Amino acid sequence: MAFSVPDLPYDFGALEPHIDARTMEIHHDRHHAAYVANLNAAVAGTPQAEMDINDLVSDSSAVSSPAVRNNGGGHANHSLFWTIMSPSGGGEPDGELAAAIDDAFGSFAGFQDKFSTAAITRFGSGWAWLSVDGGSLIVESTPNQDTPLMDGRTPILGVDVWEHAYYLKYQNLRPAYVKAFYNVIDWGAVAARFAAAR
Ligand code: MN3
Repeated sequence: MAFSVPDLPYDFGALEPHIDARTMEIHHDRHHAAYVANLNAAVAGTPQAEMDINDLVSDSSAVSSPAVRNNGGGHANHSLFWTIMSPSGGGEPDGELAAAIDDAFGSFAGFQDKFSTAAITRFGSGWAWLSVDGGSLIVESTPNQDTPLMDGRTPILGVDVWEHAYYLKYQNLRPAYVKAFYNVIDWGAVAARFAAAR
């Protein structure tokens, strides 16, 4: 079974005006598809081709291969990214996730400050994450297509800060893209990942 690109759970234009349709189409149909094609080429005919993508990128031996690290990470990261956004997103989390965010960062605003800073200050291409680390929450960032799974942590929210994620609409204004991203976060989906990760 080769890896495959999951369908977007909404239309390309569903996240307008925060993320534009053309960016979503190119990002999903070309960038994510390329990671999957290159990953499949890298693992063809090996037992790795049968693995769950999150198990594969959590395997330190597997990701010692740059092709598996970069393209497997790209597949895992984008597969998460599409599902933690929604046209009915935005607002703030509630319940246990809200309590855990308050515990870790003092408040939702404290979380936003750390997460935005991580996203804006990641030099070059990469991601900022809200991750579960041994039962509590941390904000971190990774370069390229690295994922917190490579270091034993579980990402539950991530923002792609590669230029391909925002340049058509925001050009060099990464902070404006990060600010807009909060309007599309599906906190229900993030809470479900949090519950599963604990
Ligand atoms: Mn991307």
